[in-house]
Amino acid sequence: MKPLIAALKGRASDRPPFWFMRQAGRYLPEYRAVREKAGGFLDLCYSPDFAVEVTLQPLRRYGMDAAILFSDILVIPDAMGMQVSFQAGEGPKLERIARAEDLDKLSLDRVLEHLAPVMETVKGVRAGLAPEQALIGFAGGPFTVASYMVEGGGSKDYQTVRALAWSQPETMARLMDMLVEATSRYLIAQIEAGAEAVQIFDSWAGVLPEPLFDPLVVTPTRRIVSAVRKAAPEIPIIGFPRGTGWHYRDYRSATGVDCVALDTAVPMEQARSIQAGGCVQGNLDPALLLGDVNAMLSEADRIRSALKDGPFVFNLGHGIGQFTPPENVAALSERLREPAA
Ligand code: 1CP
Repeated sequence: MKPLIAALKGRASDRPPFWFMRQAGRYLPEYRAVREKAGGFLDLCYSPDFAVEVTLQPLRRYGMDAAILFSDILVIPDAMGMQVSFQAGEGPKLERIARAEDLDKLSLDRVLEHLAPVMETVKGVRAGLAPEQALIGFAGGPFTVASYMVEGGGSKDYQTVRALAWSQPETMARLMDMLVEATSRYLIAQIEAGAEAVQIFDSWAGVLPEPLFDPLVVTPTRRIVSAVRKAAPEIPIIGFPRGTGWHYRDYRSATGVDCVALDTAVPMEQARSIQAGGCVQGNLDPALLLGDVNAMLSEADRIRSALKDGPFVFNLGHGIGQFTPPENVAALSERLREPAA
């Protein structure tokens, strides 16, 4: 079994597999070159040749144990018929969902047809991997994707989406239902095309107050996990409920994910207790990749040594920053290719 898959399924190793969230992207000059050729960001996501190339770029440099499909969480609203655009330097902009009638603009009918090029990317990446390397597919968590649809883009405080969830619970519930369905179909299609594990990125789950956490994070995630399991029982699922603190404790048992991805703030004591229930992934601070290499390496060693006795996938606690020097990623990868001390 490939090292990543073995770890996700619960096997400990003296050389834990590693990959980095957002390992493909703007910090790499070769990514910026392809991005320029492709035109817009979504054009890059929907051009299999370019998308395969940028997915494999970091593996060529650093030899990670896994590739993560190059796409974005916002291809789902795009495939449901919403306008989505990425303006240079400004982040994503979306048509907004503000009331029940706005949901009528969304459709599930053409989701897989629209996302067919992504499946071509999956096939192309699988063909380009070394035998021990695995391909991870992904989608956004329904709440995180909904936050972009309701806020009309990224947000600093997520007040608009929380206001909608409190004041129009039925509208929010219908939006979540549609996202659960679209996301389940999308992940199953990625697996059918060759993804060997999948990750659900719920990057903004941490902004929710207690009464909203279950309906907007736990239940929708559990429904996606059940649908994917039913179609593909052997495929491990990683959940990333970023920033959710106390809720990390029960996330695995409540949602059914195989592996829990830990954000930067999760202490090693809590990480070990979550690891008693199965694989954990994380959680080096991506800010360490911006500066002193020795500080970065000693923190990586601390995390590896704290989690060495159980199933573990080394990763960052959030995505690689745009201004990360590629040579720091090289130094970290070199350390992680050696067995833990
Ligand atoms: O101009 C560019 O080239 C766009 C930059 C970029 C890239 C490289 C965006 C726009 N998306 C991506 C790729 C991407 N996004 C990947 C695949 C690459 C890899 O991991 O190697 C993945 C897994 C994502 C996931 C994603 N997109 C998340 C979840 C992970 C996280 O970082 O929390 C989120 C929240 C997004 C939204 C998004 N996509 C892009 C931007 C600028 C944003 C907004 C982020 C924000 O609101 O702050």
